[in-house]
Amino acid sequence: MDGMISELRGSLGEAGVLLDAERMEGYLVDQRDLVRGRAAAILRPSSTEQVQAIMRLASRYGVGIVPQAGNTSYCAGATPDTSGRQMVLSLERLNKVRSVDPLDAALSVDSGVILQHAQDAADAAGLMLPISLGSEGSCRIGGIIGTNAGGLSVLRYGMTRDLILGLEVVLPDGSLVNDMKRLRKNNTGYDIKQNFVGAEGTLGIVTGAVLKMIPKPTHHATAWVCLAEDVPLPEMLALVRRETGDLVSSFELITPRSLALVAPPDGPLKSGSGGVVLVELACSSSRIPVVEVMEGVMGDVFEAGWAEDVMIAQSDAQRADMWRLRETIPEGEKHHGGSVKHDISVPIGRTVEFLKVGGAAVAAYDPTLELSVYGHIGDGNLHYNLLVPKGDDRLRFTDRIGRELAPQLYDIAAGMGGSFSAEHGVGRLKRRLLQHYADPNRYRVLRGLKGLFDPLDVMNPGAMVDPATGLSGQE
Ligand code: 2HG
Ligand code: ZN
Repeated sequence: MDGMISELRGSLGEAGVLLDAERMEGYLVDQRDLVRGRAAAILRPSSTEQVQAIMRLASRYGVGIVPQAGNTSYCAGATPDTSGRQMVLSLERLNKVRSVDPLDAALSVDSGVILQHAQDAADAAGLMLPISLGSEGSCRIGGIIGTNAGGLSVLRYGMTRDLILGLEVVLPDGSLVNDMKRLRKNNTGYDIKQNFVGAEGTLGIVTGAVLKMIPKPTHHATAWVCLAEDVPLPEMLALVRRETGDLVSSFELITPRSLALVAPPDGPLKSGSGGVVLVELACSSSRIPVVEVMEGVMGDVFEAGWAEDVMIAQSDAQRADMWRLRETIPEGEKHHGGSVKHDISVPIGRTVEFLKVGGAAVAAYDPTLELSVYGHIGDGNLHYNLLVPKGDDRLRFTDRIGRELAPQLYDIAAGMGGSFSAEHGVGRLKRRLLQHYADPNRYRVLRGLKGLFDPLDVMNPGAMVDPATGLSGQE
């Protein structure tokens, strides 16, 4: 290990290799303080060539490398194990926007660029990078690609995978796959780059990406829909999409308990008996009267008996208030004392059924438990979270729910053709779940790919692939 560290110092310089405990601390724990690891060093390369040099050494010395971008994973995908033998490779110094090409609507960036900086670069060119996440001020492009992140506008623009035109990837042996093309069409055999999207750094290290942009939506209509009881939300979504000419960019559910975590009781934005749906239309043309379109379709929603009240934002400030409430729910949960998270997805048509069956399972397990349910119901993705009861120990509660209740919820989702991870990934916390729920042949191919790309198992060892030992499989 000492030999490798002195060689690394030679390649990266002093600033590129952190060894002292105080400076290493922030890289060794996941953002929710659920998992803490150790590392022999934190590596901070400032170029693709330096990443290549690191991987050549890692392969030669057999040292596991844990790529880390913004360290915002919900599943400890970027936290090293406790052996102290792995090294964290932080992408934070690979932080340049390489080019903005308006005619190709293509944005080329280093993988350590913070999402918000990439969004700003697109904005400055009159375009938009359509990835929108609560953590956009701190998460980095490499992590978004590694987890195939979703977020608030997947319904319209797709997951990260759908927005990748090109990638540059360093393989475990230090060689470089340069596929930084910005082509919309390129049918030339296997799409190798897509293997690295959602691979959580287990196959190689993404160092650069070309991302799709879209014409910047300059006109929005945002509706806060106070829901009646038992609204058939998939039908409502279908109606809103159809009647707006598919201008819907977000369709988010907020249940009353989640709203209460963040909304002041005397504030103007209230819940309906069935919670709230936040609907947004986005359009780049002033020729389409989005607010009128929204008013018309909300009339239909009222007529169907689905809304108790609807507020359409009358200003940017009102729109921001609505979004602030939605986006600060994770913080509200943290402030409450924490939550146990289930990032469930089911087919869109079965979301309401999941809410009913899941709710019954939770009530049967323990009627005093409080659910905080919200999220991207327009994508079939529910953040189905349990609030840590006052006075309970967060980690003990997380462990108990992970062992006793979460399997029931995941089974319900799986029975509906759903998934235990919609958009947060697998990481170190959900490895056993992947092995349990994946079709055996799918898992066999997944293991085969891991062996093919990373035969020495130096890429994020312990994340995603292989069963965990002693972990509850719980976010
Ligand atoms: C969101 O949609 C994030 O706000 C976080 O995916 C979800 O904290 C969560 O469960
Ligand atoms: Zn989410």
